[in-house]
Amino acid sequence: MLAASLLFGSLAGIMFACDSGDAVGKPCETAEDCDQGLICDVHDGQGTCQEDHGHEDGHEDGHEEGHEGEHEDGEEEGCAAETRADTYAVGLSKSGSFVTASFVSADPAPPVKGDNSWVLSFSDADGEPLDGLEIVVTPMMPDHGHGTAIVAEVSPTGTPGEYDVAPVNLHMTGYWEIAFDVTAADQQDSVMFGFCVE
Ligand SMILES: [Cu+2]
Repeated sequence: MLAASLLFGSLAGIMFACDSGDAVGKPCETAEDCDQGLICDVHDGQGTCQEDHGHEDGHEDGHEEGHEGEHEDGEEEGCAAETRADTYAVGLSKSGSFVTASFVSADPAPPVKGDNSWVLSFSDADGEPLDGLEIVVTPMMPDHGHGTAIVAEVSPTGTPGEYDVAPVNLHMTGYWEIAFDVTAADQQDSVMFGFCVE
């Protein structure tokens, strides 16, 4: 009885969800590669399936009030009005329960839409550099509910506690949260940076 209703619930959930959510973020070249109702959103040669919510070009801002200037103004106002974002600087740092991550460099700086190459330094609560970390980087656009299909490689630079992180693929204009999930020996921690890119 219980198993049957759980099964039915799962199937019903899948049936309702399958037309959009699961396919968002899939790499694509044209909309034909995506499920129905999704567009292929291509930036810097890399396409991912996305819901056509119009955030790329400011249409939403323009159509209600008028028709002039919506393309140029929409995006700048977007980041200027973004209160969640960190302001990039060398030394910008975030601390979790035991790890502190801080920016050594970003290329380009500040971060931009597209591929970014970062160097971050990880240290413990005493400021001692942490080598041998397993670091998983996950960029997400919380407002759009998607990330990126491109995985950032993390590799030690050779300087104690420093890691190269690239490419950090922020493929859309808007606010991104980039999570660093860190595993050290038997401990886990997570820190997050937020950047609005244009
Ligand atoms: Cu988006």
